[in-house]
Amino acid sequence: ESGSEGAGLALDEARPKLRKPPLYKVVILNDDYTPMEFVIEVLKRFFGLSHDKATSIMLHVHTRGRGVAGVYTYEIAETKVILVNECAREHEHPLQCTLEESE
Ligand code: TYC
Repeated sequence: ESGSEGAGLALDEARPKLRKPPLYKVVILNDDYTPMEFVIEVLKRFFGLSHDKATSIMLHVHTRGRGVAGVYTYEIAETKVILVNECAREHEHPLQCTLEESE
C-alpha cells in the first residue's frame, strides 16, 4: 500500500473506497453418462484442484446433482464455463457447467 504523502499524492485520498467485484460460481451439473474419471480430470485441469479435492467435488455432484467447482470474477468464470463445455463436447460427453451469481 503506497502512502499518502510522497510524490505529489498529499492531496489524494489515502485509501480510496474500492468495491469488490461481483463473484460468480462455476457450477458443474451431474448427468448419467460422463465418466467419473473425465470429470475429475476436468476439475484438475481447469480449476487447479488436487486429485483428492477434484474427486470429492465429482462425488458431491454425482450424488447431489450439482456442485461448485470454483468462484471467480465474471470474465474468468465465463471463460472456464466455455472451456469446460468445449472440452466435454470434444470428448462427446454430455457434461455441462454453468455460471451462477455468488453472495
Ligand atoms: N453420474 C456420472 C456417472 O455415474 C458421473 C458424473 C459426475 C457425471 C459428475 C457428471 O458432473 C458430473 N458416470
